[in-house]
Amino acid sequence: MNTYLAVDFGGGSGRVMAGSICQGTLKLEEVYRFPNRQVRIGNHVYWDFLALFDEMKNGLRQAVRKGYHIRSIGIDTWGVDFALIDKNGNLLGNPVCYRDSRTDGLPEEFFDTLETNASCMDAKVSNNHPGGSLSQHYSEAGIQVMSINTLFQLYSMKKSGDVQLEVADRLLFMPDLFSFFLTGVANNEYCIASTSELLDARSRTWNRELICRLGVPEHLFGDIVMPGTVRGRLKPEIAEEVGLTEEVDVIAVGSHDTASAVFAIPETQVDKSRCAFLSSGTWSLLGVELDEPILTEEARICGFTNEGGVGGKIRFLQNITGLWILQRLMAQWKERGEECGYDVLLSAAESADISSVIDVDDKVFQNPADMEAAIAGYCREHQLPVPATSSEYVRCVLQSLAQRYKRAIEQLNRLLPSPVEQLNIIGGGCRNALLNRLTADALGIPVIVGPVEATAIGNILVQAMAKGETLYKLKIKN
Ligand code: LRH
Repeated sequence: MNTYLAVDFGGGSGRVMAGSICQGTLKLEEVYRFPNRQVRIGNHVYWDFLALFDEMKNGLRQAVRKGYHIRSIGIDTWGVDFALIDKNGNLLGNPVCYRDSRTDGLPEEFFDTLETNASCMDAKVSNNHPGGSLSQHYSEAGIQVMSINTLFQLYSMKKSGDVQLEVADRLLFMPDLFSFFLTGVANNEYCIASTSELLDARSRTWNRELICRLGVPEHLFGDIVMPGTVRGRLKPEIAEEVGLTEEVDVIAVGSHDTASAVFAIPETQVDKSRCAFLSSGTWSLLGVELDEPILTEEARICGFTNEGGVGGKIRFLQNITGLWILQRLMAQWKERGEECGYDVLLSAAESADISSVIDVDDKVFQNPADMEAAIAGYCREHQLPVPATSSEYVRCVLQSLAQRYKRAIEQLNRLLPSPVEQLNIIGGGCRNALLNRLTADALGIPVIVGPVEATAIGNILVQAMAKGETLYKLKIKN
């Protein structure tokens, strides 16, 4: 039986999933799971890339031990983060986590300098863009300006005179980085590259003028490969380490986790153009899939982003702070020894009586030392009742998310030719039945749920397609 391995890295954990296709059915198994944490050392918060790479190999080893006949491997991760390598292929530093404060306030500063310093784009900064360089920029990049984006991480490195930039040969986003150390081939996959804010959304290639303006070397940005392309072959020494005897390709999948997840959405009765998705996890990514980006001022002001998808599609969506706030609250309660299980908390939150709705995207919730205090402080500042119990905190967060989704759908409806008629919630967060119900109540349209394992399924489907499998009417079993 042909097996495809999806290595899916999330902010809190990574896992290796095996997908085997047999008689028109895709069977999924979680082979190995490992933790992923942010490590604070010195002035920054990093990902522990070395440990993650090692854990990935443990997962591969485990898959071999289980006797799977592995045809290929595909890697997906969260967006925007990267590392630099030198011309000998050496890692120059651990990737800094997007929640690090090094980019605080930098978007504003970056666009101010764009207004005043026109050396690279002078011909293009025109009066046709009443919003100035910000709207000009959006009309090219089509990405919601967020301080976490690669553009501003690089700007911060440039500003602080980070020596890595002087010796770096290539910039590799997280999935590119894992694939590079598996194969020795350095390239940039399109979907993950689109989260950087450094691509031109229409041409789907690097925005060279923007890179020039940023003042980082152009050679950092390599060949863009599309999902479904073979990145390279697993290095013999790694194959040997994990016990693989057959030759295995590493395939570029929709290597941004959201890209893989959205690719796994099954067709329904409702026309795709009227069916929105909500990829629910640490982040909530809510939007629709389009053939071409929407780059208008209204889309920019509403905070929509045009991310690259599998098959050259565009995910027109909003990046909403998702279950992160709840995850942090639960971690905090656990540290204090007050943990009660997720299900117990959710059922207590069903009947909790609190009306407060917070703005989940407010900066104060991005990475506070104390999430409970951040919510209480927000409520006090906005004259809202402060939650008094853990179930009230949970209820407050979930109803705030539902209200935020409602706003996103209303904004989508203003920008799309026809209104959204159905919402499909996918990913781990769709297990949260209370949130699904609050969302359905707030939206007033049918909400369908699943697949939970959308990211791994999308990852595996792209590998299977690249290997020539027929996926027509494929059934999914997990
Ligand atoms: C979700 C996600 C999201 C954001 C963030 C950094 O995993 O990819 O799209 O960009 O991580």
